[in-house]
Formats: sequence, C-alpha cells, structure tokens
Amino acid sequence: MGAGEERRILVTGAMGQIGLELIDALIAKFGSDNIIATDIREPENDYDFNFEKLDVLNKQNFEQIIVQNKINQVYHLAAILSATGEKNPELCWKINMDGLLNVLELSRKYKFRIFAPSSIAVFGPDVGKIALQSSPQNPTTMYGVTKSAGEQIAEYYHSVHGVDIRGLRYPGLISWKVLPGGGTTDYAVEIFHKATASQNYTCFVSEETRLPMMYMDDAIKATMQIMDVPSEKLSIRGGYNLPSLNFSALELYEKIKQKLPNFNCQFVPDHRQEYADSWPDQTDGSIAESEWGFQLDYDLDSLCSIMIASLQK
Ligand code: NAD
Ligand code: AKB
Repeated sequence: MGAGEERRILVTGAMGQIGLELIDALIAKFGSDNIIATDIREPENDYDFNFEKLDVLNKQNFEQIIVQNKINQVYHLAAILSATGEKNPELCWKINMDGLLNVLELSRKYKFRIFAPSSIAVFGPDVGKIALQSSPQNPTTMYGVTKSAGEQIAEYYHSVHGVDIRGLRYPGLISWKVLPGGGTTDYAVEIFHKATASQNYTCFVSEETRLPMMYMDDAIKATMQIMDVPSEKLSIRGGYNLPSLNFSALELYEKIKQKLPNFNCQFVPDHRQEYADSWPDQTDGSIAESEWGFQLDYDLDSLCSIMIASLQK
C-alpha cells in the first residue's frame, strides 16, 4: 500500500465478537464504501454495511472478492477459538492454518497488508505467571498450537516473501455488543450479561483463576494503530504481546457486586479450567508500548462501569 492510497478493506470472520466492533470502527474512520465485511455465516440482524458470504477455505471465492473490490488491507479474524477448538481439533487446525495460508498466498500475489491476530494461548504451563514477548511457546491446546504456528508462518512470509503482515497477541477480550464465540475467557463476558439481566451466574473457572484481559475498545485501538505503523518500525510480525489487565475471577465478581449488590455468582470449574490454567496470569507488553506507543485506556473499574451501563441500556 502506498502512502496516501485510499484504503479498500476486507474483514474475514466479521460477524464475530471482534469483527462487528472492528467494522464499526473501520467504517467510522474510512467510510462504509471502503469496507467489505465477510463471514461464513450471514449477519443475524439488520445491517448497514457491505457484506459478502465467504468461507476462508474457499480460495477461489476469496481471490474473486479481493480482486473485484480492489482490496489493499485484510483483517483476518476468521478462526475457531480455544474451547470449540478442543472439541474439534481437526477443524480448528484446518480453519486457523489453511485460512491463514490462503490470506498469505493471496497477499503474496496482490500485495495487500494483513492483520492476523494471535493470542495469549500461544503460551503453555511452563511460562509461569508473567508472559514476556520472548517467553517459550509450548501451548497445550490445539488453538494455541495454531496461533503459535500462525505466528511462525507470518514471520516466514514476511522475511521470505516480503508480505506486510501484522499481529497482536490479544488477551481475553471483554465486550458487550456481541457474545464471545467459544473461548476460555468467555466467562469474563458472560458474567456481565447475567449480572445485568438480574440472574445468577455459574462461572466455569475457579475463583483464583487469573488471566490477562482487556476491554474491547483498547483491542480495537491497538488493531487500528498497528495497521498504521510504518513497516520499518515493526520488529515483530507474528504477534506483539500487549499490556493487559490482571484480575482473578473472584475479583471480577466482587467488582461487579460493588455496582450490582444483588448479583450472585458461584464457581464450578469445568473442562475449560485446564486451558485457563495453561495460560499466563499477565502479559508484559513493553515492546508494543515502546515501539509503537500502545497504552491501555481502561482499567478494571472503568471496564466494569461501561459494561454494566451499556448492557443496562
Ligand atoms: P469469534 O468466534 O467471535 O468470530 C470468529 C468468526 O469467524 C465467526 O463469526 C465465524 O462465523 C467465522 N468463521 C469461522 N469459520 C470460518 C470460515 N471457514 N470462513 C469464514 N469465517 C469463518 O472470534 P473473535 O473473538 O471475533 O476472534 C477473532 C480473532 O481474534 C481470532 O483469530 C481469535 O483467535 C482472535 N482472538 C480473540 C480473542 C477474544 O478474546 N475474542 C482473544 C485472542 C485472540
Ligand atoms: C479464547 O479464550 O480462546 C480466546 C483467546 C484468549 O484467544 N478468548
């Protein structure tokens, strides 16, 4: 993409938790005519953006949409997340890896810039409490395996073929517009939906579970920001660690209860506890902070206030 060139943006997996929010932010910045939302499933509600049905495994259709719309940036969000991925590891590998390979090969041919998110799931139990950028990647979920391999293949296509790909290791993302799509960190979203609907919540991880988390607006800000950084300033292509919030499931419950005193939550861990236990408690995002100036706007208190106010509307 040349400097000053008009953005022509395609988003894959755009009907998911991140996609629908990213579409709004991209439309606000670049205008609705320049954004094409795609997904394997149709939008559930009325919508006012350009939408094309696209299975990212269908490379021919993918190429057609890229060419017809003169796309010069792809935000590749289509994926299977951790909990769904452990139920169907083969599908997880196929969609996460073959889908990414299709985007990379198309970018090699048509020279568009790619955003492809990684995850804190690249880390495994050997990392301990704080994950550094350079901490070992020994994931114990298939989802984590695909994210780790995805980072390596991104670095490979960048260094060998010059593909301009950028990535972030998102922590668990907390948002209110769309329910999350089958991950381990989903409890931190579900709890708000139950609390604001005056229902009790049974949390599927233990009270002490502590995972890196972030409010969605900070994740969208990081995503838009990294796509604007001049290429030569980026030292990492697979996925930057981000600074993140750090609280236990019990601390989250207590913070919500301060604002909604009648809310009750019990903790009954299920199979997802094992995936949560394999991930770090915190991330060190100092390279993203120093290289391209990323900073969080939301802490636990402001996140809880905005989640509750938005869901109560
Ligand atoms: P999501 O599950 O909410 O959305 C994924 C979307 O991909 C869905 O709308 C689904 O229909 C679509 N999809 C699935 N298979 C497809 C296919 N073959 N072709 C086209 N579309 C397909 O996920 P999300 O939370 O929006 O995550 C987006 C990306 O961010 C993923 O790469 C995920 O690994 C990453 N990520 C998310 C989080 C988080 O907390 N939400 C954290 C870390 C990383
Ligand atoms: C999941 O829990 O699978 C995702 C993630 C942290 O990648 N939210």
